[in-house]
Amino acid sequence: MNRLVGKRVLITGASAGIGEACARAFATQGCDLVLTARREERIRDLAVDLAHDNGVDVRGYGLDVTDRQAVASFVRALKEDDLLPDILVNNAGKARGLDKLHEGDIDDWEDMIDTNVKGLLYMSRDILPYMVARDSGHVINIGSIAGRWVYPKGAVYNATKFAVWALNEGMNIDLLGTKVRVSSVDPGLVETEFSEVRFHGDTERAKAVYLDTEPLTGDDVADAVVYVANCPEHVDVINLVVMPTAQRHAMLLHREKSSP
Ligand code: 8X3
Repeated sequence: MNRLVGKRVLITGASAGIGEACARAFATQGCDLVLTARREERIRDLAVDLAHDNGVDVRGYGLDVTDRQAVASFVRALKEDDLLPDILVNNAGKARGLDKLHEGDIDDWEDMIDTNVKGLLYMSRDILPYMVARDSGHVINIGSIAGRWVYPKGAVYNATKFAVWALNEGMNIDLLGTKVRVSSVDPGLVETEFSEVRFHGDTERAKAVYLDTEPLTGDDVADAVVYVANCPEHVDVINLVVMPTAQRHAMLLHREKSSP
């Protein structure tokens, strides 16, 4: 049963990867979309394509979720234009670097903490009061298995995703007694621009992450997000972990050629 037709979904970081896949999936379900990304031209082009292909209303905006004032004025404008979402997908996030903590680049840390933690907080803080006032709405946070298991050289990225885990739980606790739901979808290895961004554009190193194994695609994660969003209002999927069959733990990945 499709409970999503006509709902408006706001997705951050929607110009590529999991965010773009979610945009495509929700458009296919008949949802209207508000898409944001730092890459303004790309998000506007995607909005035009999705609106054309699916007959839904799609708006694309350039927005950096780490800019607190920009997020606040963006949400104010949504309110004025009657474009507040029924569903918020806090997707914007990234890993930067893979280093031992005592050798890490502090600029990488700032980037991850600002985007993965503060960006999610800014957007949630500004959108949630409207959901609470309507006593309806759904926040879906894109977490990670990196928020369940710490792995070598990942400590700061892990810490940001553990924070997402905690914020997801905290929002649920604070919203007890309302009909506003909060869920996290926590993927394992997904082949997107993620590794290229983590390795600062080193495409060879990024490709090696996915070598001889079968990672998730953005579409696999989007399927899970749509499932979570489509549950009846009395059902709140608090956390949904989605892993490739070839991966059973952050530290256990089967590669066809190199694994026993
Ligand atoms: C992405 C999952 O294990 O590559 O968040 O960090 S992992």
